[in-house]
Amino acid sequence: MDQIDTARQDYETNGFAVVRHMFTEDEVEHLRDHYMSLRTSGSYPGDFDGVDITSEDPLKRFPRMIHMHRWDADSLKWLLDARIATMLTSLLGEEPYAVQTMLYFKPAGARGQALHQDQYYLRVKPGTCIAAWLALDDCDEENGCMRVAPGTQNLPVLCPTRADTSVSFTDVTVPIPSDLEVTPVFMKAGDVLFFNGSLIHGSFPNRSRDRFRRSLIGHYITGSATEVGRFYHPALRMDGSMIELDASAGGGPCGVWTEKGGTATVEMNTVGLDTERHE
Ligand SMILES: O=C(O)CCC(=O)C(=O)O
Repeated sequence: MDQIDTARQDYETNGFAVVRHMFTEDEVEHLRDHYMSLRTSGSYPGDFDGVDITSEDPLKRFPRMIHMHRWDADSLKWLLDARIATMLTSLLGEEPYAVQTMLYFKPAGARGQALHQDQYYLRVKPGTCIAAWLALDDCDEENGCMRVAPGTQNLPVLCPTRADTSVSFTDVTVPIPSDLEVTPVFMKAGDVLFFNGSLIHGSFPNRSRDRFRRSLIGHYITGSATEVGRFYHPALRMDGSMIELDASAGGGPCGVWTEKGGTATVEMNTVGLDTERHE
């Protein structure tokens, strides 16, 4: 089986796939240098909480960047990269639209991101979203690698609860049954993790003394989608042209865990989701 077939099989079974060595060492080095130089030289649209180089909080010194592809040519080029387009088309069975870039610096001591589903934020209809998460550093448990719950890709969007903000920079999370497996994803710089928008995932803090855990993330949606949350407009075809989609409304029903015959299952709660949020 070739790399694409293996990834498709992993994605279908587990809701995620890791493609090794997708970007070369030179490419990764260029991207790392590029974003470090951007981050240390100013503020950008998407720095919602600003940058404070004197802060004790590593995430205030190195906040994540959002939607860089709207003003940075290198980010746009990466978002629309032909290797990613080919892989996404194979995983989704249709061409994707690109809607978001993010750069997480996650320096030593930085908090992680509590378990969540990206569909909670993107609200793609019909269909779902998919992430391409490129490791710019080797990632392991020490520096807060990604963690995923295999097989959760077919769950509906779950009703969120409050996250522990001493270990997560986001304030919402999804509850999980005690026996649900959440596994670390060990990656080398240049590997890409593709994951389904309903897959439960997140990360713990970076507990290392001096290692960054930088990652460049692209969010995409299925090409048959007609709606996505307003924050993600405009969507782009993989040739860079814009496509007009409707803005999906916030709110609506969400799933809650219940136990039936000793097995945890999800039932829909009509009380619904809270307000419109973005990742
Ligand atoms: O990089 C992380 O720690 C979390 C990223 C994430 O959850 C996402 O891209 O949806």
